[in-house]
Amino acid sequence: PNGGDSGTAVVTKTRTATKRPNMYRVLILNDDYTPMEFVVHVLMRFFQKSQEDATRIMLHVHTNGVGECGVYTYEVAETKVTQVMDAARKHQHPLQCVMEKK
Ligand code: NFA
Repeated sequence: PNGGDSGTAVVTKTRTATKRPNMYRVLILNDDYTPMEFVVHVLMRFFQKSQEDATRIMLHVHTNGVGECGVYTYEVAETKVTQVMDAARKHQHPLQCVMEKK
């Protein structure tokens, strides 16, 4: 009755653009010389942290040696690292900021 079609069908779904971008952690590293208040300032200015969160992150880095400022796509993370390193150099602080793939 229906030309031998046994009732199957192929349904093709076009994949929509939902691929997740690679994400990168931006980290700051402890050192013995950068003033605590400068680190707090950097975290507020470039990572939009509140005074309270910035202080918590700074103290975590001071105690543990390293800490996370945020997680961003590649170009945003790269920009944050550059902003921190430029500010540190300008003020002659040895503060180091790096990014790592999650
Ligand atoms: N360890 C620095 C000090 O005692 C403070 C600091 C914290 C530096 C976090 C770098 C990162 N002045």
